[in-house]
Amino acid sequence: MRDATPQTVYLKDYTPPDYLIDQVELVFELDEQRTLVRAGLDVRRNPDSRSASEALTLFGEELLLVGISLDGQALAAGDYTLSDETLTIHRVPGDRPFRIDIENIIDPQANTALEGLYLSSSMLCTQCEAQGFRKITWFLDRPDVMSRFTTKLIADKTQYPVLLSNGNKIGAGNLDGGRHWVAWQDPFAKPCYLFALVAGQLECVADEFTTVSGRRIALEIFVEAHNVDKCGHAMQSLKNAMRWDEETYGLEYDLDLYMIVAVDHFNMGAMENKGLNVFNTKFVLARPDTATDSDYEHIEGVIGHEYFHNWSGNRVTCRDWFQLSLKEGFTVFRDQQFSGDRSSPAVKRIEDVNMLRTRQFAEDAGPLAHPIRPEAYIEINNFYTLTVYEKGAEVVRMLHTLLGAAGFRQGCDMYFKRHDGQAVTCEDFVKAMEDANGVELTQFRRWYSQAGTPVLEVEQAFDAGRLTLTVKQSCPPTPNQPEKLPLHVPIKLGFLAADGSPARFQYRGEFCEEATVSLTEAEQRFVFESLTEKPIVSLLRGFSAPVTLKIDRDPEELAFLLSYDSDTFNRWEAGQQLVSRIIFGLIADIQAGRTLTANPVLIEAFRAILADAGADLSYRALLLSLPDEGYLGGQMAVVDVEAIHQAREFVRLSLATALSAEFQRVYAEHHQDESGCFDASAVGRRRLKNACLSYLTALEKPDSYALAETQFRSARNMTDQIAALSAVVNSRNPAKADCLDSFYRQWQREALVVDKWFTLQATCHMPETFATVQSLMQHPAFDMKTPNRVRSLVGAFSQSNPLHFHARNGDGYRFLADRVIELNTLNPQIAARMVGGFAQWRRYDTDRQALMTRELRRIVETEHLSKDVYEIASKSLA
Ligand code: 7MF
Ligand code: ZN
Repeated sequence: MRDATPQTVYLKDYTPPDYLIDQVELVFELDEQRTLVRAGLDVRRNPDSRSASEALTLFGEELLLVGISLDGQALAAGDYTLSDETLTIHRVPGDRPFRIDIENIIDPQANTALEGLYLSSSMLCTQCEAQGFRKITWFLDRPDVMSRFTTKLIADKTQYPVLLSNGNKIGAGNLDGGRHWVAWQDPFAKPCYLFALVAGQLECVADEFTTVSGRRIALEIFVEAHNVDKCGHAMQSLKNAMRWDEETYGLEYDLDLYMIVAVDHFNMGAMENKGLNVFNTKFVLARPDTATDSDYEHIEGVIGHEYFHNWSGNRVTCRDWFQLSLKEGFTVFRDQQFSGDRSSPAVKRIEDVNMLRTRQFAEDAGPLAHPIRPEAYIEINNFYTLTVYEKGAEVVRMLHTLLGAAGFRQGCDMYFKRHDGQAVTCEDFVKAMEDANGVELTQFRRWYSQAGTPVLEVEQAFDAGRLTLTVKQSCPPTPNQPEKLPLHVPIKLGFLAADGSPARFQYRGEFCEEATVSLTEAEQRFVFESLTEKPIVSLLRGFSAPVTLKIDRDPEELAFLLSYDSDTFNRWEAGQQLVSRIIFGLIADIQAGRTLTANPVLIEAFRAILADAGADLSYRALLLSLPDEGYLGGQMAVVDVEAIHQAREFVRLSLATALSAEFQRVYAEHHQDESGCFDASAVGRRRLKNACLSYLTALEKPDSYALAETQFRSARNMTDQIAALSAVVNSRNPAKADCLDSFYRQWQREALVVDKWFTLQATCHMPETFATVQSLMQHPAFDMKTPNRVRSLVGAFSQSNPLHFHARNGDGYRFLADRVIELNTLNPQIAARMVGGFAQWRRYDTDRQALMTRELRRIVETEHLSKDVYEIASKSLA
């Protein structure tokens, strides 16, 4: 139980700040346990303030006050009031600017929440988004207060030779007692959530970039000495991102220096602090022998994401935290475009949609559903969600689809020009899109305020060359939103003739092969003319809107689309639908106690994919992938974890059995002993070959054991090594214990590889997994204070191992609740993320519901519960 029920913050209560802070001068005397902070604030009354109060209230948490003065006069105890979360000065001048000087002490070593200033290994660093700056000093910690920062860092020169902060270095020098100082100035006004400092023994990997207008920018990546040889890919990704943003959005970098620091202890992926990004090492470090191809892709995506924030987030920022999707949805859309352009747009789109549908759709259908612009929160850190990020990106993508690439670009140009240097709202973004294009997006705005995933039901009628599609849209209720209004849904579509070729048609008088129609009504008809025969429809091409599509199709039609659809997304989607239907049929057989039989339509479809030498290799690997167990569960009225697993494994085994020669042939054709260069053709080769290996593993035969073990022992790149180890571990391969041991011994000094070792075991589907997970908790390398390690074991088990996490006896649930309670005091943000494993409890059978709600109640009743955990656990139960 919490000591007091925490406050809810509402969007409708937003008011402009009463004061503004134009300039901030910070001085840090850095020390692991006793850092002294001096802050000089140039404050003035906000002309837009709506209050008459003479008091100034600053936010501050876990700070020890040393002294405070106003215009150089020390304040007496009666001049101000301190609470756990605020400092209020009772009277400040209202008619002129004034200066506040504050001195306080913080303890970075005791900060295991990793918010504010903290210690990571032997390095000091900060994380201020969303509200971490208030753990550094008292301040108007809200994004609509934008200030110019000057920062002086003082520290021991041996322990902290490198001292970094935002902007340009303006001075440095030595001090007595082996200390030194460095001063930084950021010429751009920014909200304090973009402040950063870093101090430590770091090596610098340097390069440079010349902008389109000819300015030379110094690029610096700071890492610990043993990681200097793993920065090449991150640096190349940064240069690619800088060039791409110039070419695609006409946006150029604005400082002379861009720094990235990689730290081991980080609550999330990375942070876009102005001129000084701080990254989780996971999204910087890569060498072919330590990082997989998908690690390489994620690094490029995250480097791009943080770089793109320099415009979509920093130059134009958010007015308040309810507008988070303004910067995040937009920036995720930009990083998705970038990654697609860098590799294969088709493959990237499928990966993004797959993630959205498996995870964001679940969030949207559960007790934590919220619009991309939420209306209320208890703890803002809980709203860095898949909905705000991924659905937010889909909403931006729909604008791109509706306005076209050129119209969208004009809207962006107007947005950046109009709002440069401002803190704005989602409304301002949509308005710029409207004004630049002379269109009206009134109904479209509902995507910002309405939660839940819309369902489209489509019926078709064909008569005399004319096809009529009747589309109904509806949306299930979500918490606090029982009634839903129709949304503006762009539906991209095309038709296929009987021979698989595109069928031309007339829509609204124009001849075309593909069209984007706008669904705006609850029920609407679309008529397509001049068709010579009844076509096969291909709807929602490229996944043109984040909706669930319901349309009646038989397996033959799906197999036809899987062979012929010219839209790469829908071709893949047809295969997924086909496999899903077959799996649901098998689940029904399992539940009724019938024997299972292999499906010949599927086998022939897969035979064709394996034989199709033409297609892109990564894309072929995706066509061969089976829908994830979590995604399948999301489509069942009552999730039956065992039946899903059994049915999916049956499909895998029947395909492997029927096509074992084909899988072996494709494997052999693409298997090369390679040191692992990261180029599209090598990546595709590895992807396809390892997909084949995974099927062959299902056979549980000496040949396939040998294949996996040989690949494991001879692999010279992490993609092949981990794929082989996964094959070994997820089978009864006798070499399992030995391979796991040898992998650990080989990589024990590489934290990111050890994370993979934990995850592989935590996500294993073999029966001994829960016991393994428990014993791994006692492993010397396990550490509850390192978020990456917690995610690699506790997170992976509870979020990516449905079969064992949802074990009937409730062991998995008790295990997770115990970890949440332990983490609650160490790191509330990570603890709250872990509670997410229980959010979907209503979707399971009554026994499991009882077990999960018991654990949720045990969490809610814990003493000293953080706001973070309280909000997720109590909303999950509601
Ligand atoms: C790519 O958004 C996509 C999403 C907040 C922290 C990074 O730049 C960020 C930060 C969270 C969750 C996901 C991401 C980030 C954060 C992220 C990173 C790369 N402003 Br929390
Ligand atoms: Zn972001």
